Amino acid sequence: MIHPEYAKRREAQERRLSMCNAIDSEHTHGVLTRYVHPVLSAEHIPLSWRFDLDASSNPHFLERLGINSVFNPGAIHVDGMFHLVARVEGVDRKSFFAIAKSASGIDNFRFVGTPLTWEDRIREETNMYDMRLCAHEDGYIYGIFCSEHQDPSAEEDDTTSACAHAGLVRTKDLRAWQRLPNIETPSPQQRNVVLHPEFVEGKYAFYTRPQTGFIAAGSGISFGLADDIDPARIREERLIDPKIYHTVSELKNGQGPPPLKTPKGWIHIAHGVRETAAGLRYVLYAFATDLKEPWKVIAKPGGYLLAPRGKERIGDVGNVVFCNGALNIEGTVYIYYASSDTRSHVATTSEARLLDYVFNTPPDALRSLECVEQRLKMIEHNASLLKKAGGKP
Ligand code: M1P
Repeated sequence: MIHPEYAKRREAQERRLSMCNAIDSEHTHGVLTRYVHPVLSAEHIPLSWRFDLDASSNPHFLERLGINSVFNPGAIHVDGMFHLVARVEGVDRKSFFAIAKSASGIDNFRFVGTPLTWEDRIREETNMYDMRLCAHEDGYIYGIFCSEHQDPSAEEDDTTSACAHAGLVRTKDLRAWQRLPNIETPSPQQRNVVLHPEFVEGKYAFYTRPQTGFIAAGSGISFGLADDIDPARIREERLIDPKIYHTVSELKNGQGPPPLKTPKGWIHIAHGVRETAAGLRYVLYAFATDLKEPWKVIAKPGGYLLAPRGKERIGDVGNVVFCNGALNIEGTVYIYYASSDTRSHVATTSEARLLDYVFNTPPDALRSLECVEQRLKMIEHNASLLKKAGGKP
């Protein structure tokens, strides 16, 4: 018999998840529209994934397999629906992937089916997270994620050293998933590996983030080609967007979702990390690369596009925003991001607005006095405009 508590809980959950997501009107920098509620959180996980509903084996209606957080979703638009493949973290700290769908892309997401699974080809893999979805021109939808295991060379009492590699799966229908070998690169470790949606020079193209160790990030976002996808072997990684002293990505950075194609170039959303006295701060920034040579950065505004604010600052890993899913649906851009490794949000804009931001925002001048020069130029121009209009500066 189904536990009588279930119906009450289900109804309450459905009421919460059916709420419309209002625009957060406090946020006014003009580039992005933010929303009041997260699009996904632990609350969205179906009760049947958490509770044994059987009154005889679970008389107290206890949560048997709890969920801690739902974050860092990959995104894809299929059959007119927005699909997020979220990183779902159980209370046991293991992450897995699950698909949530919505018609609007900004609210009413519901998890569908069951958590994703595929052939267990990589036995040493302990944890997996942060899937970037890419509808590639070869006809498959690929998912690249971080595949993590304990460092086999760690000392006996060292239970934290780990190795990160780029795991790879593919599907045609988001139901049957095929696991492919992990992507090989010249670097010992990798996180934030992303597939480019088109062939480049007839090859599969990837954005990588070489790492010398599990925590230590390499020099920045890199680009590499592979002749094949099964297996994918990247022989060379060329640095395209380095980390730079005293910028938002001084400590490390990483490509977010696959870049969005626009008439003026590929638009990349990435995360930049810097150290503060209160710990690491993760923000999102954007840049554009050449349509034919996507390893060439052609525009890069200074500073961040989106930083954690308000409640977003609080969570399991505070002061973090992270994005690995974005979509351009007929000129409306949906940027899915997670806050503080806890829940997932959306911010929207238009392609035109995003292009204006990326191509017309001044680059980081890298020194205070030169940054002031940029600002003075704008202030002086505004002053003359205001003077002409008879207003006060
Ligand atoms: O905790 C913040 C993020 O840290 C890692 O990203 P990166 O390797 O770029 O530092 C990832 O574990 C990511 O999942 C997490 O959100």
